[in-house]
Amino acid sequence: MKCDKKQMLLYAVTDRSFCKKESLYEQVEKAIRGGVTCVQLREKNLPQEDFLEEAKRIGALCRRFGVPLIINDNVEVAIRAGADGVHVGQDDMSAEEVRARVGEDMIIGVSAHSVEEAKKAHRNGADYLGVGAMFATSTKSDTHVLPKETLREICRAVPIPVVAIGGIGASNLMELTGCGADGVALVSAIFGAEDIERECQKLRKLSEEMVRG
Ligand code: 3NM
Repeated sequence: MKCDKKQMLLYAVTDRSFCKKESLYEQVEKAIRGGVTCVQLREKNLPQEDFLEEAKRIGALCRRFGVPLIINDNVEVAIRAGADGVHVGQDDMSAEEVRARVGEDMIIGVSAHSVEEAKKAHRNGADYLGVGAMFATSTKSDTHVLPKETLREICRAVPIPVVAIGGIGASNLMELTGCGADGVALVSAIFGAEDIERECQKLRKLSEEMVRG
């Protein structure tokens, strides 16, 4: 399988609004050293060429550590940067359209909020799903908290890896135990942490425990 479940265990989604003294590159390096298994570069406001440059730099960093780099919602940047994958939401291109652009080798992730969306994304060629929001979050504005039962039903309905997202941190990660998710995707719990590397070590242990059930 192109998308290994183990790579979905602790999935860091970037947000440069958490960068203070450090660059995003430095923050991502700390997250990888702490044990994240996948990095998604999520840039909602960068001009295309800057996004591409950052994708190339962070892509080289990820390759050095053997961690896949996924690009949020920008197929062109994903292709030109030689990224491992691209992630799209329900309002972006469909997995089918993305597949036609990126070819068979690239990982395609799709956000899903219901069993119908999950099945459709799988049919259209998604390699993994992001499912949320599992808890209230202020990182993304247009989210609704899903019942845990929806996560459980989605995990049962599709054979591809499922990553839970939204409001997840060390204090509530274990509440996802038993839902069948293959991992967790986090923004603020990682990039808003005082000590990113140590927090990721802690989150890595918890996500391993959660997935084991
Ligand atoms: N997608 P935090 S929630 C990028 O529900 C994103 O699909 C979501 O940030 C969804 O870990 C979200 O800081 C933001 O809550 C997650």
